[in-house]
Amino acid sequence: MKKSDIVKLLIKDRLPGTSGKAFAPTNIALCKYWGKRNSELNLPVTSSLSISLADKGCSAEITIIDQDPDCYFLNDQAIDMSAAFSTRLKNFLDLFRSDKTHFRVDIFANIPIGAGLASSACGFATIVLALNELFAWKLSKHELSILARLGSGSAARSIWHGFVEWQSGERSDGMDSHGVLIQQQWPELCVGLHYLNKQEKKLSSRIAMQRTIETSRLYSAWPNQVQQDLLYIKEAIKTRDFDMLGKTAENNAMAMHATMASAWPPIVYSLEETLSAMQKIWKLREEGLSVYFTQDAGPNLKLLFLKKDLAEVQVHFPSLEIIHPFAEGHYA
Ligand code: 2P0
Repeated sequence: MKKSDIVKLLIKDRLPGTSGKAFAPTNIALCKYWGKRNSELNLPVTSSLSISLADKGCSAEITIIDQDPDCYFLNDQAIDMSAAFSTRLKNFLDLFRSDKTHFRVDIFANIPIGAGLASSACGFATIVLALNELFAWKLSKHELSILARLGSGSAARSIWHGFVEWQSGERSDGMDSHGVLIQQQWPELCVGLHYLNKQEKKLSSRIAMQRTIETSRLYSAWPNQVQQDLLYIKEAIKTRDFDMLGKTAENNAMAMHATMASAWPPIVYSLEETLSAMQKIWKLREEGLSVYFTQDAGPNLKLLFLKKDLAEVQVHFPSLEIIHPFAEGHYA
């Protein structure tokens, strides 16, 4: 099955306007997506669960233009149409246009691009939401999540604020593989972005996860760990057990990185500064502070802690960017 078949299944009506505008939050997985069972449709081996980062993310405005070819802008700068990102975006937009349609796409991102802050997640999610406005598809959030997934797997989760589970599904067409909002909120929960390097990573997650599946002998243990971690994290959210949430999320990230370190050639996203920051967090925990971290496909850490500990966490990490995922207006 091809991406275009899924688009035909979902989009029945289109009523082109002239432009569509949307915002999608970036999301950080507490239980990670690492590995695909179908690379064409971005169908994952396992389910995953994330927290969206409130107003951190991407907005996009898509306008139909008369000129050929498309033109794309990121934060008001024209993107070179021969850049890898332009090709990826053009191929994605091809799924939704008739031969004569061309687009101007303006993306605004308030997170670093390609540095493990899920820029492709919020990027493709906002593109799909803006197209839904432009063409008045009136699709449900689950359907929009399926379309976003076709652009980038983790984009399936960026359709919502709050906690989102991307259910792996079982079908070969992936119509049951989409995000599902977890209704519980947790206003006390804070995420701290600890930037160690904002540069674009050299090895994309897409290639890294494929190499991990193909060469890591630890990968066979990964799906079982995810299955258990998802249960613990959902239970922790339900009972507001912060230590269970933090411990499970941190261990899940460490296991993902250990699995990719055992790929060949090895994949290591951490820098020396990443390891020093981890050691600092472990020491703070020994001293009684409830702070945990997670790490994605990049060297930066995302700290997890509760509002009551914010001041103390800031003493130890003064440059931390603080996110309140459940601040007023940033859920559902
Ligand atoms: C996640 N990551 O769950 C995991 C953890 C990175 C580390 O999803 O190939 O950009 O577009 O489906 O979604 C990053 O991978 O990969 C990712 P594609 P994606 O957030």
